Amino acid sequence: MDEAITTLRDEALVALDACGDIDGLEAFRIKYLGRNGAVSGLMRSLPGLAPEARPAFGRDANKLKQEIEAAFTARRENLAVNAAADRGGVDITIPGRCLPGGHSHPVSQVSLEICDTFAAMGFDIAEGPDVETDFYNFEALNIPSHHPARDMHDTFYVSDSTLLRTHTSPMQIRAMEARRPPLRMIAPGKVYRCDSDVTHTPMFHQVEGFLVDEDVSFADLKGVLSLFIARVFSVDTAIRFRPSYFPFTEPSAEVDIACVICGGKGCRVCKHTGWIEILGAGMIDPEVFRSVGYDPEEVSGFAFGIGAERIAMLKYGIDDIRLFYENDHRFLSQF
Ligand code: 2NL
Repeated sequence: MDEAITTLRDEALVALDACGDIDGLEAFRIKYLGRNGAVSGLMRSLPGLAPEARPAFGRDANKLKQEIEAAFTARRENLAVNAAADRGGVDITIPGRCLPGGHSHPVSQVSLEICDTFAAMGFDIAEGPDVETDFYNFEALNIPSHHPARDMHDTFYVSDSTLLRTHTSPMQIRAMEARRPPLRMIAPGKVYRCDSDVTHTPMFHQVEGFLVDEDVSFADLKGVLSLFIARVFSVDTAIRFRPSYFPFTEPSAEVDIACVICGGKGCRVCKHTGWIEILGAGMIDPEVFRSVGYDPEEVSGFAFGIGAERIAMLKYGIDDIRLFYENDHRFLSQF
C-alpha cells in the first residue's frame, strides 16, 4: 500500500479518537472527508502517478475512504450515546413522536353542517332518546296501528309499546306538546330501520325540522329549503319539488337537486333523469296538530326530513353507504 495512504489512515484514526464533541467531529469531517479534504486530495494526486501504479492506488484510496467514513459514523453514535448518558440516559436531541390527530366522523361533520345552516335561520336544536314509545313515533304522527306506512318503517321493537325511533319526529312532537307557536326547531340524531343494502344501513342519521306559526305557507317551506340547498351544495344548484305522500304532511313533496355528478345531463347515479332526491317535506297534517293540542284552524307549519348519510354521499361522491360504518381508517382519514 502506498505510504501516503497508510500515513493518512493512521493520522485520521488518531484524530477521530481525539474528537470529544459534535463540533470537533464536524471539523474532522471537513478536514478528512470534505470535498477539499485529505481523502479527496489522495484522489486528486492520481494523475501525477505512474500509469501502472494508478489502479492499485485508486482502489486503496477508495477503501480508506470507506474505512474512515465507517469509523466516523461509529464515533458519532458513540458520542451521542455518551451525551445521552450524561443527561441520565435521555437523548433530548431525538425528535418527539407525533400522535396522529383524530377528527369527527364524516356523517357527524355533515349533520353539524346541516344543523349550523338551520341554526343560522333561527331554528333551535333539540335532541331526545333513541328508544321511543309507539305514541311519539307513530300515533302522534298520524300513523295509527295497521296503517300501511308502519310496514314501510321496518321498525325494531323493544316491547309491544316501545321501539327504536324510525325518525327524529318524536322529538318534534314532544317540543310541540311542551311549547306554543311560533316555533322553529331541528332534531338531529340516530334513527333505526331493519334494512341493509348499498343505500341503507340499520342505523342512520336524520336531521328533521319544522316551523309552526300563523299563516305559514308552502312558499315559506320552499324558501327555507332553497337557502339550505344553496348553502350545503352551491348557490346555483337547480331544485325541483315533486308531489309525494307522507302520513304526517299534506301536501307532501320530495325535493330533488340537479345531479351533482353529471350536472343534470343524465348518468348512472341519477338513473339518467338528471335529478337526485335529497329530502322529503310538506305542510304539517292537521291530525298531527290535533294530537299535540294545537288548533289547525289557527296555526300552520311545514316540516322536512333530511338523511345525513345521503347528503354526505352526494357531497363526496360515495356510492356505498356501508363504507361509513366499516371503520376503515383509509376511508375515514380522507375527511
Ligand atoms: C324523508 C321524509 C319527512 C317530516 C319528515 C315531520 C315531523 C313532524 C310533523 C310532520 Cl313533527 N312532519 N317530518 C315531514 C316530511 C318528510 O321526512 O324522506 N326523510 C328522509
